[in-house]
Amino acid sequence: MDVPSAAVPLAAPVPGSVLDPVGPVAEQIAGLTWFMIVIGTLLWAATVLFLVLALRHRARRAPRRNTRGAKAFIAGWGVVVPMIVLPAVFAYSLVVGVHISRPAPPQAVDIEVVGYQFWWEVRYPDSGVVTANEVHVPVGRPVRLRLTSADVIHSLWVPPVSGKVDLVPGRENTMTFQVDEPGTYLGECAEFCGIQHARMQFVLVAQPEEEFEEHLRTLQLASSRPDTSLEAAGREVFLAASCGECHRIEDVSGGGVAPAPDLTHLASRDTIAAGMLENTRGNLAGWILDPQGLKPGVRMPPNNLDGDELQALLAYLESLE
Ligand code: HEC
Ligand SMILES: [Cu+2]
Repeated sequence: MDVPSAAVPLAAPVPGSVLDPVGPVAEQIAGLTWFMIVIGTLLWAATVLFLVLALRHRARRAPRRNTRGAKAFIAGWGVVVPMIVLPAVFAYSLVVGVHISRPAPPQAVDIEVVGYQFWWEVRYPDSGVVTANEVHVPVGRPVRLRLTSADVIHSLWVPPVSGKVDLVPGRENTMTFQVDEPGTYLGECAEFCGIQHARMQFVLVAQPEEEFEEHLRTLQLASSRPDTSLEAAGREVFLAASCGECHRIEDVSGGGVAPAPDLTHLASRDTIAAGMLENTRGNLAGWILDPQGLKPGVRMPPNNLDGDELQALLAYLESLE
């Protein structure tokens, strides 16, 4: 078995760019970004040009000519140009702001996301499915994420899809967007939230409507009942090792003391530990034995299991589709 060491690269895909939008909200933001980049570059280039001209002029010790022209130039460049450029940028950003914060239309898919140190809970209220760190959305349909936090302030950002929206305890913020290109996009926590803030990734999978429905149906129908005696032994290990005090598995444990990712559909996820590790047997084993070694400061204690217990537990966890 391949147990990972501490210096593991993230398993989730690389983050996309704001300048490479895949939906209407992100297109608006990309348009504004380009506008500011172009305006800023032109102004900067012109200013540098004037500076160079001024220095050359002084180097030549050219006699001072008419200072009226110089004063008019300073007033124009220092007052009139900013008075045009700044309101233009302000107006454009207001227009974009209004555009991207419009309420979601009624046919939008509603999904709830709760931020925790250092992972995301994902709930699909219509189907009752609860999972973690991975959200599936249908392509070409508006999506509304209802965002809140269970502890500190987090912020969700999937650059090619939408701007950042904060997850604030005791408050619900919404993020509305649409993804027009199927694909897997990486999101991040964009608000420093503690020691493992940088390893709080979020995977967004945009897929055709039928595949999305199929995915949810599969999760809904999946059962946590063990099929083999090894899996049944694994379920006992899960209960004996107190995993159920934090983790919920449907029909097995309710979670409780400290909330942790719902494991009912663990095997359906591509990554574990908020995008940090690929969901493989070796990584699961390494994680369960020593989560602190992999993600120091994480809110899960290490576990002391012997080989047989670990094998049974892994067999059970891997059956949780
Ligand atoms: C004190 C609470 C607590 C206990 C007890 C606990 N865990 Fe966890 N576990 C967590 C938290 C919190 C996370 C999320 C860590 C993160 O990504 O930041 C987690 C993550 C995981 C994950 C990765 C899930 C995912 O989708 O990312 C697995 C698998 C897991 N735990 C298995 C177990 C097993 C098996 C046991 C018992 C041997 C156990 N845990 C005991 C708190 C706990
Ligand atoms: Cu965070």
